[in-house]
Amino acid sequence: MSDNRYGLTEEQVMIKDLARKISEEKVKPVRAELDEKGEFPTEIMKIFADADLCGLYVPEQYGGYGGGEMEFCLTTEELSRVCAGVGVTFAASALGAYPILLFGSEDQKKKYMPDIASGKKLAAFALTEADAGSDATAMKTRAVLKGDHYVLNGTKQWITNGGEAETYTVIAMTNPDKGGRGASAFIVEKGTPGFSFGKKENKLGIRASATRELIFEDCKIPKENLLGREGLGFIVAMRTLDATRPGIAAQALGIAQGALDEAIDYARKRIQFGKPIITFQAIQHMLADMATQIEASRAFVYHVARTIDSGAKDYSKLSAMVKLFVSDVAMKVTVDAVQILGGYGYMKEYPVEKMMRDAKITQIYEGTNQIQRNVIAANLIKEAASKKK
Ligand code: COS
Repeated sequence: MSDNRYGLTEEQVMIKDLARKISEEKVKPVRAELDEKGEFPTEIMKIFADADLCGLYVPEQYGGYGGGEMEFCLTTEELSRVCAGVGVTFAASALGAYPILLFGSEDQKKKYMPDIASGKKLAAFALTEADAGSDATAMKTRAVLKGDHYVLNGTKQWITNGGEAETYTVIAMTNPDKGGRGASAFIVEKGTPGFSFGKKENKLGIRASATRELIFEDCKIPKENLLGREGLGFIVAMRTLDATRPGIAAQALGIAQGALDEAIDYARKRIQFGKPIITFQAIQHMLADMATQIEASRAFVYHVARTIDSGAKDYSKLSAMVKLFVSDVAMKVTVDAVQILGGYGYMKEYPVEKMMRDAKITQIYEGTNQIQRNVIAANLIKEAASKKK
């Protein structure tokens, strides 16, 4: 049983334990190989699906378990504790699904969510382009309405689960003159003529996950696949990221915990100057700092997840804060774990160098940590202005 000092329900502890058991038994033995080869974890995703872990955050009427942000974060944390490449593959399907859950019509939810919730199909989210990263409204992908369908043209870049997912949420410009207010969100199915995939990226970390370009060339999609209404695409993207950035924090939390576990284990066994190195204060203080930062991170992730699940309307600031804070903790903790393992930490025989490589992306994707600060500051200014009135 997990240590339950966190006020989790009995069911949440069971979910966390199940995710941990699968991670330890099925992911740990293959993580180094998946990382080395950059191999997509197809078999592991099937195991998660069979264990009913894929639809924890999905309401029961759409084939899910009926949990929320907390269940999603607990699972992502445990998978990432062992392998963040697997963790993000799992979490990116929720990133692709959230636009449908948050903005989809009843028909769209009934059509697409049950297969995503059961894990039969993976989802993916496509906003980023070569020249539209932090500056998301600079996207060039166009969607033009022609009769009863939209025609998509453009290229999306660095899409997690690209090529592997069956269901894609794609943000494209329907009215480029209007900037952000001219974007719209669409559901695009794999196999639609005119929709193909570019090269698979060769990455520093999270190498088990698939990252590819999506290419749209006169790709015709039914007009019923528009999410919400025209012009809502940017809001769909931002509200989705508000819901999923705590998942990046949970991923970072898992990576940091995994690195601390390895560092403690190593420090207890490694003998130098005739003693285990854990008996030296230099090592003890590093471990104490790592553990303290992780404990604060866990409290923060669970607090934000509970806030969202309690029905809070605007959690943009909190989501940005937790993603910013915990990803920085993961980077620091993994660098320190490599330091504690010394030369061994730098070698691929030990998992901490992989954890350090995996941690880096959590400071970058779903909005860089510089963008998170922009979001936080914009909210502070808005709050101050509304208090003054
Ligand atoms: N919820 C609802 N609406 C939001 C919102 C949110 N969380 N954040 C922004 N908006 C709205 C704004 O209110 C504004 O609406 P109006 O045009 O009606 O005034 C509109 O979206 C544009 O917002 P803003 O003016 O802040 O946009 P900027 O061009 O300055 O860009 C963004 C700032 C939001 C694009 C930037 O902070 C951002 O998040 N970039 C990162 C994108 C990202 O995370 N990419 C990763 C892709 S997934 S791996």
